[in-house]
Amino acid sequence: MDRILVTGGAGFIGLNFVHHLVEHTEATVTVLDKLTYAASPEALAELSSDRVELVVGDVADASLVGRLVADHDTVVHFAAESHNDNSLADPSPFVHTNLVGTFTLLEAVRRSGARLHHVSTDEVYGDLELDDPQRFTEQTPYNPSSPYSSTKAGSDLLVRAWVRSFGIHATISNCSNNYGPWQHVEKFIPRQVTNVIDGGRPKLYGAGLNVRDWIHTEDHSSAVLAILERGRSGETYLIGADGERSNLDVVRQILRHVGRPEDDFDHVTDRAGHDLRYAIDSSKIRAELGWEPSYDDFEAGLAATIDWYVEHEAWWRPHKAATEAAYAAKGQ
Ligand code: NAD
Ligand code: TDX
Repeated sequence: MDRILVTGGAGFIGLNFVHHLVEHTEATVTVLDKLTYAASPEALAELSSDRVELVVGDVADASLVGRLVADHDTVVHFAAESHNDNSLADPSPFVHTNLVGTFTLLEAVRRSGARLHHVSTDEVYGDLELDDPQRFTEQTPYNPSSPYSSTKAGSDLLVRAWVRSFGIHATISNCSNNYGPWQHVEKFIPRQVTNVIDGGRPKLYGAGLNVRDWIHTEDHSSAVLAILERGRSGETYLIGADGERSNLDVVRQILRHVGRPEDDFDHVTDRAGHDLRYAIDSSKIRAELGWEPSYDDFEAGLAATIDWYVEHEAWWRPHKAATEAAYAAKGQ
């Protein structure tokens, strides 16, 4: 693991992972990123150019990807279209990046023999009832709901097929909802936090009873590194930090943190096909790889994240008005 290629390494989770690699390993890192609306290359600029290089390009560009993969021993694949609401408005880039992009990478890995880690989501498993005592495990059948989650599910299945049919050296992780610094203002927590900073009201889809299982992005990074270092080839690992909260609870906590009344939010049009609840049983990665999350207090992690958005207004401000206008046009 001397030369690592990180696709999507200028996005929220990818860039936090690149920072984690620089801090915790000796590896040199190449980021391949198309720099879509979701990218923050400025977050990589502060890292030494001796350690991190950014190549701007498409993960579905076979000749570029072939050249890059041939020059690295390890590939970590974050690049994706990641927002469910966008996938409902226009699924096309989701099929291109999540499916064709993953296929392109797999073919390059098959030729070069590099080791691949594929980053995926718990949404491939569909959703759970609020009172279901079961959580998702590595054995849960796939049942995705949205264009986003179905393209991620398809990408996972491609990886599994390339492992079995062609013997590539690959692992997969399915993680729950991430929060932390550098997440785009289209996503739930940054949207509500920046609404509140602007003196506006949080916007809850429907009744707000949907549950997400929150994990700090730093813990996602340490879990992916543990899989790279100690994971067994061909295996899938679920990553989660026992962080189940309803959207309503999260919004109330944000309002409490800034000293506003807990009912100072709006209910807006619900998401079509909105998954009710995600919940991860992460026993396998904990028992097999000895991984543990370090952010075990969601309230404290959320408070630190709110403070981060207060301090980094210059980064998110240029994206805020257009993001809100797009939501407003949909009654959200
Ligand atoms: P993001 O949208 O913030 O970043 C995605 C990055 O991929 C961006 O930098 C973008 O420019 C890049 N990209 C998009 N299309 C590309 C293409 N065709 N070629 C090259 N680069 C391209 O997403 P994120 O939230 O950081 O998610 C990263 C990965 O983690 C995704 O695979 C996602 O499915 C997965 N994941 C996300 C979460 C979450 O809570 N956000 C949870 C579990 C898994
Ligand atoms: O304004 C909002 N109001 C609201 O109530 C927004 C933007 C969202 N929501 C709800 C929808 C979800 O129940 O909040 C919850 C979280 O929404 P998102 O941030 O859009 O995340 P989600 O759809 O759960 O998907 C996220 O986690 C899994 C990531 O975007 C995916 O990339 C990841 O795979």
